[in-house]
Amino acid sequence: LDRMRGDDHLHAPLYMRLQRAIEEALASGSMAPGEALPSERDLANLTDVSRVTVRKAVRDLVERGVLVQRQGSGTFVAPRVERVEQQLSRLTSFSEDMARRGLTSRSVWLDRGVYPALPSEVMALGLRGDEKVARLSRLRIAGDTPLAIERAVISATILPAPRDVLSSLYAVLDQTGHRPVRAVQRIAAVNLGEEDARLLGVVTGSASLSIERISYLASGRAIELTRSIYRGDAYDFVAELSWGA
Ligand code: 16G
Repeated sequence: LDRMRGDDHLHAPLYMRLQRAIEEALASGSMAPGEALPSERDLANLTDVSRVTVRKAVRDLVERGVLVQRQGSGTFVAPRVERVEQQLSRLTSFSEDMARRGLTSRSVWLDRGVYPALPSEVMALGLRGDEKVARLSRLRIAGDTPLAIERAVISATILPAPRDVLSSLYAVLDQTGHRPVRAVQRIAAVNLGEEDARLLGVVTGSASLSIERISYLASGRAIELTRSIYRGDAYDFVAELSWGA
C-alpha cells in the first residue's frame, strides 16, 4: 500500500487511488481472502491520507463486495466464496437463482444506456441495421460476494428505458410481456483480465467462465444477448443427461 505515496502524477481523487492500491494488492495475491485490513488509523498513516478519505475508499469497496466489515472486529478482504451449483437446463435469472438459495442479490451498475447496435448485435438479435439497443452492464453481488460481471444487450424497442431496471432485468421484461422462454447458452473458459479481476476482487488471470446467452420469446424472436463472466471458483454447472432418442 505504501506504493501509493509517490503516485503524485496520478490525478485521480485520493480515495480512488487508495481503492486501486487495495485492489492491486488483491489482484497480485499479496492480500488473501479473509485477511484483515490494517486499521483505519494505520491505513491513514501508511498512505498519508486523512481518515475521512480512508473511510470513503473502504466504504465503496464494501459496497462492491470486495471488502467486508464486521461490527467490532474490523475490515477484511471478502472471504473465499462457497461454490454454488447452477442447473443448466432451467431458464432462470440471477435474482431468482440467488433468491432460491436464500441469498439477497444486488447490482453495481457499470453502464445502463441506449446505444446504436453493433453489427454482431444486429446479427445475434435479428435487428434492423438502424435499430438501437439498451446496454446493461453490471457487477452482480450475492450476499456479500461479487460473483459475476454481466453485459446484457436488449433491443431498445423492447426496453426503451434501461434505467427502469433497478434490480431484475427478467422481472422488468416479464412486466412488459417479454419474458424469454428459451435460450441458447455457450460456455467457455477464460482467464480474467486486469479490469474484470479488479471488479470481482480476485487475482488477475484467475480462471473464469465466459457465458453467452441468447434468449428468445415464445414467438421465436431473439430478445437478449448477454455476455457474462462468472467466477471459476464460485460455480459448478450441472446438467442432466439422458440416453436415447
Ligand atoms: C442470468 C443470465 C442473464 C440474464 C440475467 C437476468 C446467465 C449466464 N445469465 O444471470 O442472461 O440477463 O440472469 O437476471 O445465467 P436478473 O433478472 O436478476 O436481472
